Amino acid sequence: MKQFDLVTDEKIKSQLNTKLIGQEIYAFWKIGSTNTFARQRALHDAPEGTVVIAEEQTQGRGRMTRQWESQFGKGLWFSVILRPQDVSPKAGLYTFLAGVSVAEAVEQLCGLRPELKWPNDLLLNGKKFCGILSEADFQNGHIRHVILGIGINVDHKQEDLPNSISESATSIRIESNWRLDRVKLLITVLKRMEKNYELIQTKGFDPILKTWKSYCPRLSKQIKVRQEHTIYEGIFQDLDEHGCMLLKTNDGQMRKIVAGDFA
Ligand code: BT5
Repeated sequence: MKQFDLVTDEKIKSQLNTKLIGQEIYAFWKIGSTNTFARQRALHDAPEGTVVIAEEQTQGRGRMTRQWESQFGKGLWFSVILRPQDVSPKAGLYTFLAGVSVAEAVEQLCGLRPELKWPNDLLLNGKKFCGILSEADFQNGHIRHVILGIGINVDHKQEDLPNSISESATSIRIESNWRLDRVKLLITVLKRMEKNYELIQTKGFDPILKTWKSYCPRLSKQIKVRQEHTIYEGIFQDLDEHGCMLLKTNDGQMRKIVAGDFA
């Protein structure tokens, strides 16, 4: 990869005019997982807003020990440390902050409107181009820190996608036919995140959840959700105040889905 294509901390810092997010940046060529490194830094009192980014992850993680494919130079693989003054049950809501910030940034820069898929995916034309892994530590019933891990497929051509995901995944380049500058996208996501984080601090999560729902065409539609070994079918009615899915199942019951996947 040519030097000018790399995402370096100098490039990020020279374009980022945020007050909180990205004041401290760790940029790597290669790392196991940016979330793992960010958590270690967070436990050692790294300041709120610290960003950890890598050109390649050798042990990129999804939820439930799944793997996240993170090839060199093809995407944005990064984590942000937040330290919200909030109670533990609210931790899961920060996934929605990340999802909305990425959706807004992609729409602003590419004119493509991504679909947000509960709880942590972003899709373009029905295929996944971004996944979010939010992990938190707690202290006395409060959040100590949240690590927002974000993986965005930016520059993959169809043939760059590993076989395991070539049917289900896509990238911004595949969908827009355009090579989006990764630094520009990162900066836009981080700026949106700062703005949305301020909004949460002043107005709570309602405005973010409202925006999230506006990017979710499956809301109010018939869906299937897999939770462990059970598949539930019904109407995706709403999100509750903790970001859980409220599913009105076909037998008329309202079921709260805490974690799961669309079948
Ligand atoms: C996620 O998990 O979607 C969360 C992914 C978070 C990745 C970021 S990158 C920076 C930070 N550091 C980390 O180590 N992780 C975070 P989940 O919903 O469990 O989805 C995982 C599934 O997505 C896999 O089992 C594959 O099917 C699929 N997948 C893997 N890599 C992909 C990719 N690059 N693009 C699209 N789909 C992928």
